[in-house]
Amino acid sequence: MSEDPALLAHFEATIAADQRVEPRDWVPEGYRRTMVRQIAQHAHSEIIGMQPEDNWITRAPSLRRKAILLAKVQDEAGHGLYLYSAAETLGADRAELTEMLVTGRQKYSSIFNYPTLSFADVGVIGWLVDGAAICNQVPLCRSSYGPYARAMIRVCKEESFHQRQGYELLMTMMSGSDAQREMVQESVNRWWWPSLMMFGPPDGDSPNTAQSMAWKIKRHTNDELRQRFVDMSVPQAEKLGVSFPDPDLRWNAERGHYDFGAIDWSELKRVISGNGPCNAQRVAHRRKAHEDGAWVRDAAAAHAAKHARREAAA
Ligand code: BYC
Repeated sequence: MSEDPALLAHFEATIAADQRVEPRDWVPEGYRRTMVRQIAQHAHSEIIGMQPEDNWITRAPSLRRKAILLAKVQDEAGHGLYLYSAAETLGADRAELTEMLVTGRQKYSSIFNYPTLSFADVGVIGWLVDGAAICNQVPLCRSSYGPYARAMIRVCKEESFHQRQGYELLMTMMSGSDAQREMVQESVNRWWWPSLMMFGPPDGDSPNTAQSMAWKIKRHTNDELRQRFVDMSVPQAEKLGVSFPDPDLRWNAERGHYDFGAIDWSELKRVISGNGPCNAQRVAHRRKAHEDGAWVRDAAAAHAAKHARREAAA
């Protein structure tokens, strides 16, 4: 179907004036597709992202740590729900999105395909993974699509708590025994590079950035946000007393930023294409949970249908 010039002009004027596009507004098909793709991937990331930390809930070292971790993992489920709802305002069907996830046709963040091998990983995920997520998501609070931007405001507030609990856990471990300090450093060594990959491919290899920037869906490029994250993290690591596994990481006074070493982009490609350490396990787990929940969805639908019938009869 060809685009109505008046509708297109209205859409372009909304973007140019930095106003929000709302569900009632007409949008070009490319914008709708891009938004559904990004929101769905984001929602899937929140839901799959529950798994690595869930691994430690039953083995948390104290009641306090267990309560914090439970609250965090439950928050991620909530984020997934806001985001699936935002995707529905663009005409996407949540059941179809879930189907795409469990059949490997839609992506989720590469970072959740790595295993959580020690309790220090809970702290490092909070500090680095949630830290990277905040860095990426704060600008998305100004994303041009209203329901997504508004969802991001609440998500970012909750992510800040996640980041803080992670950093506080690591501070506690770093003031503990040598074995605890070693555990933290070993965990940082495993998570540093995958955290940098969360920001996506380098700008030169990012097929979607230019258009998403023009539509003000994204406000910064992948490389800009990655640099911001590195600059933020180095002083935090110094305060914590850990190092990053990068011999090329150093302050560049001329640029006013930290330089860092080359990222192994073949690893990101491998993980995104389904061949990371835990991809099969993560998707299988999600598929089983979805199948196990079928009776709940059937019961809820039957209940809603019964009420609709009663209301119609009355
Ligand atoms: N992993 O052209 P590009 C959380 C894909 S969860 C996987 O740069 P774009 C948390 C990309 O989708 C928060 N795929 O794309 C939860 C594209 O694929 P397709 C997660 C990646 O969209 C639980 C292709 O590669 N955050 O915080 O302009 C516990 C080319 O890339 C990745 C979000 O979801 C990746 N790392 O930019 C703890 C943020 N990178 O569809 C914490 C929202 C790229 O074209 N998303 N791809 O085949 C975004 O901001 C953007 O979508 C991205 C990518 C920056 C990720």
